[in-house]
Amino acid sequence: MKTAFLGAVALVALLAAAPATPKPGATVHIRDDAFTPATITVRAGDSVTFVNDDDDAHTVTADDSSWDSEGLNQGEKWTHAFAKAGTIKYHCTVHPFMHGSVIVKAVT
Ligand SMILES: [Cu+2]
Repeated sequence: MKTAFLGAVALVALLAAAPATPKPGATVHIRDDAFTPATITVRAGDSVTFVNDDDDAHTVTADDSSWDSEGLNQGEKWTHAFAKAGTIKYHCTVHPFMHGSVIVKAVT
């Protein structure tokens, strides 16, 4: 009985603590010549890690050229922090038909 009560207390404490756990950051996978998900929403200051799961080299390049991962081979990752709110569009310079967006929400 006492053990069950302590278990319930621990569960409540765990649930209460959950929202305060820092976010590990968002991840976008690159596979089959596409960014997945193509649109991702993060908070200002968050980082997004792009992982190349494809058997082809790709880049993650801002449409306004303000940042560029340069070539990512199979299995390589690249992380970028998005400081300012807004919608940032990017593409792959190797495959110009590959597009993605990061929607950065202001932290209120
Ligand atoms: Cu590509």
